[in-house]
Amino acid sequence: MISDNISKALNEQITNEFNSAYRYLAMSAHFSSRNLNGFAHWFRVQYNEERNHALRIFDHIIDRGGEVSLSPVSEPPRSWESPTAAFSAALEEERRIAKSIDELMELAIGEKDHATRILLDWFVSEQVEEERVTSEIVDQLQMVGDSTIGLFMMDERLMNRSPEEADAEQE
Ligand code: OFO
Repeated sequence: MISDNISKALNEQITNEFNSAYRYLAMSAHFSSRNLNGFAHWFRVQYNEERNHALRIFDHIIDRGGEVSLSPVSEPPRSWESPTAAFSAALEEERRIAKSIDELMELAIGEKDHATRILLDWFVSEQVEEERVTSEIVDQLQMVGDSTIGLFMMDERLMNRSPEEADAEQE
């Protein structure tokens, strides 16, 4: 059985994950409307990942006999002034989520909730990976600067992100 404290914190994390998902979906729409389809695709896959993160926590609460209580998500921005600005915002988002996962982990350790701690182990590693990948793209976009050719090359590269990545993580 899950404690009320942990259940409340996990429910908040579900909202955080859906907020990230919604933000990335907005970024996908933004890039689609500018025909930067590789960028749009990358954020669509990222949207799916975040949705799956939320569902992973959702399932954990249910499996432990807790109560899922969904909150509203916030309205995301509709546009970003450049690809670098969008990816920098994504990096900021990932750092914020990493911090909330760390806080959750401290709570689970404090309450000796080992099942939640094991669930969160996965999220801690996932955040390391997400921050690494996002920060790498920010750096590359900064190197590309105002080069249109560089931007199209990035767009092509981001199109290669596998849509299956997110699904595989749910297994
Ligand atoms: Fe859910 O990992 Fe990104 O935010």
